[in-house]
Amino acid sequence: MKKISKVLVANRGEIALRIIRACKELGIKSVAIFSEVDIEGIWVKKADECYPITGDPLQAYLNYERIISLAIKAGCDAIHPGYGFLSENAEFAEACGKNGVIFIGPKPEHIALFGDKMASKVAMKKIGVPVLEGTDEPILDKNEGAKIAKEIGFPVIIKAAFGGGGRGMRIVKSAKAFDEMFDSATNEAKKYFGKEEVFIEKYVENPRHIEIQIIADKYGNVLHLGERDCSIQRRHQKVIEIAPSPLLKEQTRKEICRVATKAMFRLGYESVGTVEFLVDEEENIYFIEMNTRVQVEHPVTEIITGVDIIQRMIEIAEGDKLKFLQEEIRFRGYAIEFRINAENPQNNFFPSTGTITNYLTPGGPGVRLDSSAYSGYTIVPNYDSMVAKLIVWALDWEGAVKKASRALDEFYIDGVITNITLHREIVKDADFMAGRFNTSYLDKKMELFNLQATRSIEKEEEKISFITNLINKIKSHKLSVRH
Ligand code: MV4
Repeated sequence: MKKISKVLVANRGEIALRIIRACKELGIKSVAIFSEVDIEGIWVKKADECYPITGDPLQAYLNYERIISLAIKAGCDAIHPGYGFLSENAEFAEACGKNGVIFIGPKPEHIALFGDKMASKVAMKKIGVPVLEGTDEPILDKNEGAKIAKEIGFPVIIKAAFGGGGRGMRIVKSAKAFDEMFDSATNEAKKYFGKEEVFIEKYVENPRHIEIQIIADKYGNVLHLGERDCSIQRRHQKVIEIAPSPLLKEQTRKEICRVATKAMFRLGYESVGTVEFLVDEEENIYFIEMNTRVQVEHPVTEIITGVDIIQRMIEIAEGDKLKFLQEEIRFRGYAIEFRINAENPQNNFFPSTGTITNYLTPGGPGVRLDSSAYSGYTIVPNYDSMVAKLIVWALDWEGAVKKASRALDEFYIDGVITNITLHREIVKDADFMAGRFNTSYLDKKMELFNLQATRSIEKEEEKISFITNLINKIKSHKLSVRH
């Protein structure tokens, strides 16, 4: 296998910087690309070389012919896609190989397989992975769908076979709602993915969302790096991710890691990937989907295992064997990641853009900040709103929550509105501290937090009016005395 000496980072923001840092420590040259609105990006400044991709800012990180030809021109041996953009595009992975550029990621056939959520289930069921009762073929029409839904028993969930991020997904609680939900799911799937195929499965009420980090080399060494609890989500966007899950029973943990690792071994999986499960209230586990990319939340796993996932990914891509055995992996302490987004929780999480006028970051023992923001940076509206990931670590869960609270209280980003205030509420919440949460946690808590936020604003307003009255009294008293 060719040694990798130069990598084009086909991404932007904090993950681009993360990959550049990994390359630097491996003695590998890094090449950044940037769109017309990303010229001031910190990853552009930190890479060894940087090249503009002119034209539509959104296409800049999606136009894989341009990216591959740029990689060749710049003398890169490999391309790292990061997450999002081209990271799960099988044609891109294929095209890299055809052009003699190493794609740092899984085999194209696995990217393609797991891009189809229904075919994934069929493949995983075949190798003995527990999946939810549901359909193995796309639903042809709503009459057939309604019949199958009745056989499965409501509630069911309709899912887009080529979906993601919750789009093309509808929960159906009764037969009379089926037709309308079927139509809206297929229309949304068609609109966002160009493919309207949907499938149905039994809906699990209030599950926990548990995912297993897999790492595998090209020689059949397939290991897991433990689980992450990603239940705290809002509209299918993860908000907080935790490793390990604070409440999962040890027996369930062992089972879910064993099942995921064995399945990936049986499939001949290579590189990193994340096997996603739902865990119901009886701690039954069900495979739902597999992500064939490094994920936003990989740092919590890195911190509790000490494994640098990005560096190992690069070494795997150049044909190195993994240098550690499963039994050598140690899981120590708890890590919590807070996604810091430039958005306004008081205004339905509407994105907030603008220039950061003051960027005061937390630090100290057990605090990591993966961020592309800095004082003076202008947050652009063209991409997602995440500007930083605050990750904290402590030996025990309570310590991690306390550290999170201390770090969040130190964190100030002025000039834009962020969700730091929401995170500060969550880490003070008794249910969160007790590890009592599942995928419905945040929706349920939002009203409470909003109420508290409104109350605290009202309290502020009361204080202001009290002080104003006091000042006016003093003024009128002075006036009367003077006369
Ligand atoms: C489910 C589910 C319950 N039952 N499937 C799949 C994609 C992922 N982003 C969310 N997924 C879910 N699939 C069955 N059969 C619950 C989720 C789920 C979820 C669903 C609706 C709203 C928010 C959610 C958050 C996490 C998981």
